[in-house]
Amino acid sequence: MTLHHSFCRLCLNGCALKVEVEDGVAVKVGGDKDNPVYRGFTCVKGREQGRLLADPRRLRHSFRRKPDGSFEPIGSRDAIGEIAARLEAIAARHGREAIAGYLGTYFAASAATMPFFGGFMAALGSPMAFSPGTIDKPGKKIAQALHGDWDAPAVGFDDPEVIFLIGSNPLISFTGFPYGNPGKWLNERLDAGARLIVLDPRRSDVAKRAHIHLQAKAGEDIAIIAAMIRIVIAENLFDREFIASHAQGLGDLTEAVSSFDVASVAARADIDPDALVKAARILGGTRRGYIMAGTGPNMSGRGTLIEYLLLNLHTLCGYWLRAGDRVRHPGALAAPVPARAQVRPFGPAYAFGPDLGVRELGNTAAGMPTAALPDLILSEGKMPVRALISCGGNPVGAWPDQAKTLRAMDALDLLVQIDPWMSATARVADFVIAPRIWLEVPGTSQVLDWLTRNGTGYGQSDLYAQYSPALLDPPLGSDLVEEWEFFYELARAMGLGLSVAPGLAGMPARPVDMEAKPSTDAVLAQLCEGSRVALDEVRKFEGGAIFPGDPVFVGEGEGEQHRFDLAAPDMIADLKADAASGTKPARGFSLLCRRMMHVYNSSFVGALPPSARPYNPVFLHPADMAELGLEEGQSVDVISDRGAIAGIAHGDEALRPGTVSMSFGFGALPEQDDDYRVLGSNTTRLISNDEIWDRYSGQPLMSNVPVDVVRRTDKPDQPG
Ligand SMILES: Nc1nc2c(c(=O)[nH]1)N[C@H]1C(S)=C(S)[C@@H](COP(=O)(O)OP(=O)(O)OC[C@H]3O[C@@H](n4cnc5c(=O)[nH]c(N)nc54)[C@H](O)[C@@H]3O)O[C@H]1N2
Ligand SMILES: Nc1nc2c(c(=O)[nH]1)N[C@H]1C(S)=C(S)[C@@H](COP(=O)(O)OP(=O)(O)OC[C@H]3O[C@@H](n4cnc5c(=O)[nH]c(N)nc54)[C@H](O)[C@@H]3O)O[C@H]1N2
Ligand code: SF4
Ligand SMILES: [Mo]
Repeated sequence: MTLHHSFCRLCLNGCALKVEVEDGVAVKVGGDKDNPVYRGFTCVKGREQGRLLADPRRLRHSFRRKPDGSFEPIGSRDAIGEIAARLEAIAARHGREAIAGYLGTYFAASAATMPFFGGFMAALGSPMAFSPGTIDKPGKKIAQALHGDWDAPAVGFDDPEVIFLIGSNPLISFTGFPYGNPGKWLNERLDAGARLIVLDPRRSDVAKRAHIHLQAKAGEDIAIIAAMIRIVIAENLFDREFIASHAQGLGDLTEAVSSFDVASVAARADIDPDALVKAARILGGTRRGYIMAGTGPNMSGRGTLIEYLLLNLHTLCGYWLRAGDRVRHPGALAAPVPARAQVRPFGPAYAFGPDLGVRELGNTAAGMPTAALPDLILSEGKMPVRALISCGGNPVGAWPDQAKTLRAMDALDLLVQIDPWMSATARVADFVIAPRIWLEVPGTSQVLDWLTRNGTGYGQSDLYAQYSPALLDPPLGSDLVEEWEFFYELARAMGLGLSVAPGLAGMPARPVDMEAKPSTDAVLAQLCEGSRVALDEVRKFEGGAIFPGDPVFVGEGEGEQHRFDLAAPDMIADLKADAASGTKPARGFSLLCRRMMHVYNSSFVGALPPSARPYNPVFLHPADMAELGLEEGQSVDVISDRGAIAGIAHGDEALRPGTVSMSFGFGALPEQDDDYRVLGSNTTRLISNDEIWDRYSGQPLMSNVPVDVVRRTDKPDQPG
């Protein structure tokens, strides 16, 4: 048995690991107490990865669908050759833009995946590259393009004095606190006197630790944030000097929020008006804070407006670093880029690029609108898609509106799914490519640098980096390819040359050797060329390390100066419309999104010790259960305008009465619905992609979805 350092690739947190290896198998995986950032932290998913890698259901070779619909094994090389030939035929007939790519959440498991996916789509010459970015928190990037972005980092994770979380639960999701040890990090911030404010209809794990928890009605985020802005302006708590030098539109914003008075907003959101005022005063009372909205508000159908208002609040409070401030995280495996105290030139926000002809959607600052892809495949738009290469995601399990997604997958001429398991999408694919993953491949923490540059609320607080060699052999007798290798080999088979870049500002795309195939290590090294900390330096510290390097300070602005726009016309118009309307749930309950620790979206569902239950409960407030005559563990139907699913009710005092809280990613194909006690329930079945959607990103209403909950009675095989 040997003991090794490595890091976890199962979620973005990237925990430092100590791995005991015996005969090429991980027999024990645990945290590294000596690691300066993680300090021993891991979660159940990471610790159980030896078992997941050895899971008998894990795919050990690739598959091809036979004409009779069943699968047969195929060598990975042959599969790639056939896929290349079929893509070429599709391109010849329908054009290259008929080939779409979708890179899901497992883009992050290897720093090489995203660059090779992007390089392949670019070499192919198709603009149809999609990601979950536009069904997750797309409002952030789009709002940034409308509001303006600062050419230096925000205060963010650098010793904030106030943290404001809106529908985000970092203690479970590792989103909204710096990657590392979220519990310890929060304790230290609170000990240092930071204030935590949480806006969430559920008393989430993090809300339980908050100084102020606004347990508002879902759907009232816009009104609440507008009221906070009104208070910050009216009470003169905003950073006057900063706004005078760097922003415009204060007058129009002041007017637009004028109808959001505390009393009426508190009444409509059913919160304590004093708590709302207090929260706004805390936010405006410091220049060192950060604000992070999670999936909840972004899935409300108004995500762009919510994120825009939050950016306004952030800028009003002056939470940006100024000239002379030290940049705590200037990038490790990323190119050095100067930080300047100025607003960046504005880029396009939404509806640019190809005219898709679906719900007036186009490309966005957060990427192509994934919610429109089923419509494009079903030829309901202007740009028909005939082939889809899906890597590290699970469209059938995760895209809103499963029924429509399934129709779309069926309509494709070619669906390729790169997945270690027979996921719902793999089951309906033409080819399933089995990848070599995690501890079986070398890796760098470069993705964490990329996420840190992505903006406030993401990434690391300290300049931490780690490299790990491959520790494990792939399963005996298997035929697996890494994701980057798949795109490399496919490009070679199609006669395309690839250039790859790590997706970080300042790191240019560089051509890959298409003659002599590079090793994964050579690819990872190429992606780190020109990084602030050399990969060779990082490799010297097997257990990972903090690499502070020379301090970097924010410089003065230079050249043409731009101004943050506090009153982008679209946003102000939407805000005024909200003041007039408000939201009216059409059904008895409001279905909220949530995450759980032992799964990652649709990954590992049913594979890990589920702490007594394998399925995703239909969580309800005990008072609501009593009213519905439900007992713990009883079966219910959850019914929306779009569909119905069966599930199992559990009481949760932390919920606001009138809400239902369920994780997505559970359940599988409709023919497996009867197995909801084992596989769980698929909430994407309840969501429609074309009834209510954010008109900028195309993201449909995916949280705060009106549903009814009824006790399940006579028809066990027919939900609803
Ligand atoms: N363990 C684990 N970690 C994960 C994942 C996982 O599946 N498991 N998934 C990963 C992914 S892909 C993502 S995007 C992140 C997500 O990270 P988060 O956004 O932090 O995830 P959630 O736990 O879903 O938190 C959403 C919260 O929003 C609340 N909410 C729902 N609707 C509304 C609303 O309209 N307004 C407000 N104010 N709140 C609302 C819910 O009650 C819930 O507490 O997590 C990532 N990390
Ligand atoms: N109803 C509802 N729908 C949602 C959400 C919600 O909260 N509610 N959340 C949305 C969000 S935030 C997101 S990010 C999307 C996620 O959308 P997707 O990324 O499409 O979905 P995942 O479930 O994360 O799919 C991950 C897939 O990768 C596979 N996988 C696991 N490890 C590896 C690996 O190392 N390599 C490769 N190649 N594959 C691997 C898994 O088996 C699984 O099939 O879903 C969105 N959909
Ligand atoms: S939080 Fe869990 S899954 Fe995520 S990196 Fe750490 S051990 Fe892995
Ligand atoms: Mo996500």
